[in-house]
Amino acid sequence: MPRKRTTTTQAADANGARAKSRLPKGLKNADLVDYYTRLIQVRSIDERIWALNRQGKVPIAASAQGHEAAQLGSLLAAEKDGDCFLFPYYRDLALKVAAGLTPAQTMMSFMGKAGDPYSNGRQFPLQGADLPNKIIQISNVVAAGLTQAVGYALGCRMAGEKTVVLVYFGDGATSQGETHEAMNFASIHKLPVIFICENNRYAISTPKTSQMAIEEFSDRASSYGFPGITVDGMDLVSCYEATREAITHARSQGPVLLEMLVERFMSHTTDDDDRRYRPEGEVERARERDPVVTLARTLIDEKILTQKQVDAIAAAALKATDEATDIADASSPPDESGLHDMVYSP
Ligand SMILES: Cc1ncc(C[n+]2csc(CCOP(=O)(O)OP(=O)(O)O)c2C)c(N)n1
Ligand SMILES: [Mg+2]
Repeated sequence: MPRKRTTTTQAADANGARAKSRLPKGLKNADLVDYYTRLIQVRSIDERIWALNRQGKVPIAASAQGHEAAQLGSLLAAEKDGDCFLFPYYRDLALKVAAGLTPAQTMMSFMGKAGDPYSNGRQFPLQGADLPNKIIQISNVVAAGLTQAVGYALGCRMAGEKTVVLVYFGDGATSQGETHEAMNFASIHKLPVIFICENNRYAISTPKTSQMAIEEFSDRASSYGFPGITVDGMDLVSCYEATREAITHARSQGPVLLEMLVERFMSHTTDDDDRRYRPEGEVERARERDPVVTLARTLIDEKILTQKQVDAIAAAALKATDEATDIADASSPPDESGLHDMVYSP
């Protein structure tokens, strides 16, 4: 693996359309259809959660809209490998749903209902481990997951396992001390960790230029002694390919930093109003590269799907989101008799 590489969409032209299909190793048309279907489901749920917040039914949410290709492309590579463990962060709604959280469970979690599989509605949405899907706790504490992921990778090695750990974080986490500690320790011990930075150029309202004095965060990897790669995070296939290569490298040689350049389509959270700090038209321009639109276009252009099939996938996703919303809406909040359940008592 080269020490440094920037792949600006080997695959996408200025309009976001991918050039003639060149499916990377291990990827089949069926994978793309499967992941497109998951992508549409995720987007439908994400949009609904935002609407439910405005109706007063979801207290707070961080949207993954614009980050989905990065999250699903890397997940696809991890699933293909079969021996990866994931440490997402609070913006990884798409990753968690695509990995197996059902629409109803997702809605229960965001609406704080007793059916929330993580904490029965006691915690912030999505916070809690999802061990069957090889996903550990997400944290709202910026950069907290990095040192935990590195520790987990060390534990796996000590147990004689071949697990590769993928840890996700935003550009805002890059200036935290823990990021340095995690990368330094992982490199010294050549631990199988892939650091995935979903770089949307904003930490709430703080722009990337106030966070790092370099153009590409992946440049930092060389100072730790491992490869750093910047990829177009709006292109699912590019993200898949880069992660697949990184998994192979991590297992045999140690850490990799993948910087995925993404766009944040929504405000930081439902509590934020990004019109106060983002230039006018920025989000509209970013939406021209929406992975939902570009992947659909590719699938149709390549005759992998027809427009009719694309429409059917969207209709099925909307139906599943409607049903999940109704189920969660009709469910009860946590009962006070269970106040002390799941609480540690020495
Ligand atoms: C240690 C810490 N400091 C500050 C915060 C407040 N905070 C929450 S999200 C956030 C921005 C993080 O931005 P980034 O890492 O780029 O992720 P993004 O939300 O853009 O995906 C901040 C500063 C926090 N949660 N934890
Ligand atoms: Mg950010």
